[in-house]
Amino acid sequence: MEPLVLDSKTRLLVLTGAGVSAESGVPTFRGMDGLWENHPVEAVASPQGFEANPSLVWRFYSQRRAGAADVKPNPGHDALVRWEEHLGDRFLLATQNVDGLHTKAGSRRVVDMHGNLFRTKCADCPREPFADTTVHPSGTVPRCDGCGGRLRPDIVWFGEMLDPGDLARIGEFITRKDGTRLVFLAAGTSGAVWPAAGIVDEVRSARGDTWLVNYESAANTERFHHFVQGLSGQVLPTLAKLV
Ligand code: BJW
Ligand code: ZN
Repeated sequence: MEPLVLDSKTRLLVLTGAGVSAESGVPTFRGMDGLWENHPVEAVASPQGFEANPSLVWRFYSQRRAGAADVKPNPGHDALVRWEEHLGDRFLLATQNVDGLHTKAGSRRVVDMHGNLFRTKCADCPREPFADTTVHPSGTVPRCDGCGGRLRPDIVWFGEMLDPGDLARIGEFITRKDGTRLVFLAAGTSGAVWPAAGIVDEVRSARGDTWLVNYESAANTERFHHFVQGLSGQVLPTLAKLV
């Protein structure tokens, strides 16, 4: 297999999905058959779902917070930390994962595209999102100290806009004109959720080289120049040649 060469002329954008955390014991989305306790994921991960049943939504996220609290990064996360140490500002990690494991592993140049499981914001006022590890397993809906409104997890739900600043950071990295060669690697993601699934095409428009590391074929596999099938915790540690 041809290696992924990371030299002084390369800038690397990495996109990760739930598969990268799977070997740490965090369940993937499509792995749950798109269901949680028989509720479609859209019913517990959308603004409409929160309006209809905020208590159910807090039970779901309480279970997720409890499940992700003690998990540890795996060799896939660690490989990305080494690549970033080698490349510095020529590295950017865009993650769809909300579990915080990349930061726990030591990654620093991270864009949390879909938010963070351990942050909470107010559904009713513009106060800043804040760090929060509390759980509400019986479905009590916590209230905002500021306005008395309902608090909600700081997660990008279906039908919600991603942070424009986050998207701009990714876009600027893709179109950066500094004479370096753009490489994109997606790992552990089904390629089914947008706009993340379209990054490969933005990179191709900028003439970048594109790699996919995934356990199964993804919805957009054919858009990539290279597909390495396998577990990210096994493939990533040996994939790159640091020059
Ligand atoms: C391994 C492995 C191992 C396992 N090693 N691999 C264009 C077309 C169609 C629809 C849309 C569109 N643009 C927008 C939409 C609507 C929607 C969308 O994409 N829908 C699709 C389902 C069709 N997108 C949005 O709503 C986004 N907002 C937006 O675009 O706003 C503007 C707008 C709105 C409406 C219309 C048009 C424009 C927001 C998306 C936010 C997604 N949020 C979620 C839920 C968060 C809940 C939470 O975390 O609590 O984020 S969805 C869920 O999926 C979660 C994930 O981050 C995301 C991606 O999943 P991921 O990471 O790919 O995981 P899996 O489980 O799907 O796949 C794991 C893969 O790993 C598998 O392939 C395994 O094989 C593999 N694997 N073990 C390597 N060890
Ligand atoms: Zn408030």
